[in-house]
Amino acid sequence: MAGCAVVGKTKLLTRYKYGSYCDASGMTLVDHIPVKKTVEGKQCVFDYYDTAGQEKYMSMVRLYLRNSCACILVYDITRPSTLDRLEEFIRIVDETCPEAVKIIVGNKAD
Ligand SMILES: Nc1nc2c(ncn2[C@@H]2O[C@H](COP(=O)(O)OP(=O)(O)OP(=O)(O)O)[C@@H](O)[C@H]2O)c(=O)[nH]1
Ligand SMILES: [Mg+2]
Repeated sequence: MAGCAVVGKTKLLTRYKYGSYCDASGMTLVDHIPVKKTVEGKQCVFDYYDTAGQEKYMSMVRLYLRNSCACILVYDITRPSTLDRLEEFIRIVDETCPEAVKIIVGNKAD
């Protein structure tokens, strides 16, 4: 999970995992969020990594994207610049885990 600061990465992931939303927020460094799902009758655990959006932590984002199978790239539809900046995240994914599936999500559609 990657994208600019305050686009709502943590909220998306916690809502997906817990089904709830609260407006209170704090900046993320890196959080490992395992999610259990049954796929084709088998119990699976998907390891999500919620990364920091702040530019100064980009080297850490790069580290956590390495070896990912998929990357959810989030932007805020109310701030077009956060979509422009996804180009940088896409470049990092292409460099560090070229096989990864890239999923672009526009958040804050409410
Ligand atoms: N209106 C609206 N606000 C949202 C939504 N999702 C998140 N927010 C707001 O955006 C703030 C930041 O959300 P976070 O999930 O912490 O953002 P983040 O991308 O994880 O930020 P960093 O961890 O700093 O990179 C929250 O406090 C909410 O106020 C949404 O779907 N709609
Ligand atoms: Mg966060």
